[in-house]
Amino acid sequence: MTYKNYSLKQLQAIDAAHHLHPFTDHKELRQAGSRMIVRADGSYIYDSEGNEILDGMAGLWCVSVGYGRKELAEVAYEQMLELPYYNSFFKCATPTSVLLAKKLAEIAPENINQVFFGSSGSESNDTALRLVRHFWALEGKPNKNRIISRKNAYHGSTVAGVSLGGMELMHGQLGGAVPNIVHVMMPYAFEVAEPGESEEAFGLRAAKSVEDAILEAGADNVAAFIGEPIMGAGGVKIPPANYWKEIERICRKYDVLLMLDEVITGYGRTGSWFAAQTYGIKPDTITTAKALTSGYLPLSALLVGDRVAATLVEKGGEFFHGYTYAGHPVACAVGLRNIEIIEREGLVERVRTDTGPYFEQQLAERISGHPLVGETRAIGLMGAIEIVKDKDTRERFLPSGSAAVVVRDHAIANGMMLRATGDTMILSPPLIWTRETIDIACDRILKALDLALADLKG
Ligand code: PXG
Repeated sequence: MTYKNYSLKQLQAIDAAHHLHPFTDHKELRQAGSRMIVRADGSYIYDSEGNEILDGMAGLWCVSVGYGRKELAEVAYEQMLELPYYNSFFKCATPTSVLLAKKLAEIAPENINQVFFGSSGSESNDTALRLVRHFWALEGKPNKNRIISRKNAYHGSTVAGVSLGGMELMHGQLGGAVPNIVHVMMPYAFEVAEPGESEEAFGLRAAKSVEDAILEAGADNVAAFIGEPIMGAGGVKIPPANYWKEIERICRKYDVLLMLDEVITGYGRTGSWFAAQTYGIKPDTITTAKALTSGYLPLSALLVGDRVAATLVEKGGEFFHGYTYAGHPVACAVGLRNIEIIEREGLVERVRTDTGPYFEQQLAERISGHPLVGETRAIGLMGAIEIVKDKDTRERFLPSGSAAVVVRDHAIANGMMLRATGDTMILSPPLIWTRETIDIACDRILKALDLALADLKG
């Protein structure tokens, strides 16, 4: 590879001169210099200085089958030679996109049988937003177009993604959101539950905020509710067990569509193909991306339920929406093979019955007792560690978010990649992790917590 002719310092200088990074304070980055990740294998990434780092984030919630899968490179290579690109417009299709759509219909909840492809989670959320509003217009209810979302939700970085999302800092830079989207409370018991409030009572209260928003607007004006089954970028916020069933009940009662954003939870992360199945609900749309190809190529898929699809097909005429790369044949070939690998290796089952429960148990037994930790929680291979100054009162370190960054930096320096979001450390490892990998991760996280404790309390 040609980059090998460059030193780290040279690459950092070029990066600083020409490269604008996502979600980055550029002045700060340019002073520090980027870490160059140069290769990866299995569950480990390697930087240009030869440091080996256990990847607790699967890249960015996506590399589910791990790094270095030769067969994914081979199917991409073969597909590129045969047909590197063709579009799905103008009555055309490519075989890999057709076959992937069929496969997704097979593994999705049974009321879902249609797929609209894109290249990113943000794009597919744009599609979802447009589709549900178009659906109600076709049903003769053009005013039924309000979308209810949640505070601190992450639905992507395009204008529609930010508008659907509930991140205040992102809204602050938007200069005008897509109209008629409102945000209700998040089901985050650690911070939002009242003292003494049971998990069940809190779950019902959080769901009721959706019902209140529907009643406030009038059900005839509400198109849909959208939510991540488990809020990911917002801090792996696992809702109470009764929350999603109650949300589904409320949506059905008022004939409001239920949209799930499973960009993070899709393709096995919670121990089912989709978190909709983990929670036993039947959404009208499911946004997916990331682990669909394990991040080897950009690809997203909006899974569309039968009710919405029937109206679109029967009453719709032309839907004026679509992307150049929708159903990209190479990305779809990789997606197909990626799902085949997940099936062949039984990864969804393994997360559900073995590694998922072990992960939750190890976080609880080994990490939650640490003086800096207010709570650990996990579902499948998705976990969170709350950093607090005082375990009993849950008081945080100030300024907000500063302590988690100290833990994260020690973790990375000690060979453990994980993310800090606010005061929460988050983990979303490749689904190939074994019990042994979980043990190594806990060792390294504990070491980072001890070093951070010395810094923060010293
Ligand atoms: N929905 C959800 C639930 C996501 O997590 C998107 C949509 C957007 O996907 P694209 O492919 O457009 O990025 C995401 C993406 C983080 C982080 O800091 C998370 C995401 C993206 C970037 C950073 O955890 N999730």
